Amino acid sequence: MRIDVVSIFPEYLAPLELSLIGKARQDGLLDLRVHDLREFTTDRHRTVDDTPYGGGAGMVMKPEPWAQALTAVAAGQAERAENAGAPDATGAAGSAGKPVLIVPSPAGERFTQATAHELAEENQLVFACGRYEGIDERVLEWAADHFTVRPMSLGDYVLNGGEVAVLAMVEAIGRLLPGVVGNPESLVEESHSDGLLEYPVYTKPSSWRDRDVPAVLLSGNHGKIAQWRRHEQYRRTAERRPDLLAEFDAGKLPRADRTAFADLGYDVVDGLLVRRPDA
Ligand code: 6GU
Repeated sequence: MRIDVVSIFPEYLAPLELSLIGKARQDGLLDLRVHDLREFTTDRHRTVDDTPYGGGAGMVMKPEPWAQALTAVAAGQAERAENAGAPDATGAAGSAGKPVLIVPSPAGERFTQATAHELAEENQLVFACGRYEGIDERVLEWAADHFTVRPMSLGDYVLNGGEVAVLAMVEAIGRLLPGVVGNPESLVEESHSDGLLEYPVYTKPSSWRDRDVPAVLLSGNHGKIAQWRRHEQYRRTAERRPDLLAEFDAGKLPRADRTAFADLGYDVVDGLLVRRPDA
């Protein structure tokens, strides 16, 4: 997969050289390039922002530097000296056609694990990191001729710019690429892979500061362990993220699982979980 990130703070993306994502880049699984937006300005002061039409606080990012930068990365013409040794993208299996332009913004569509899986199938992703009050809206309209444009938000809070959000999204997407996570099994049983939160985990010693590991995990009974873990997922999700249960497909649950949900105050109605009014 090829990923281009455009930012006025390219140093902000330095952590993408570390750990799993850094290794994936070294191994040639991920061709990730970071570009400085100011390289695409033409004035002496390398200006990227200006005051908003209509008035108001803050500054807005000017359209022309963005058009120059995005045109260059779409055509693969924005290679820079510090990236020159980077390996080529190899055999990305994604959909043919336009690259996807992801614009991090608290006004975007919500980025979820499902989005990460979707984007992991693409050949090229471009991230446009806005700062200040955002990018002139006409850039996003113009870009639709060259990209599939997707404004994306991590959640309902405000960051100062898109860079930290890009670190999160690139990690979420990158770890789904074939070969990036050593044991692909670890991608199966984790939070959000099945619409639920993950079960709690324990390691040695079995007794620590007067707290014992749940006995079932030491029983060697794999059926019982799987059921306990599933029920812990239900309990945890009901307590911390009841909003996720409204989406959960409960149509084919075995009786023991329905009983577990009943104990948590949820009935199965037409295949969906419904909170009992008295619960
Ligand atoms: Cl993706 N970007 C910015 N700037 N702020 C955010 C966000 C993204 N997600 C939540 N807040």
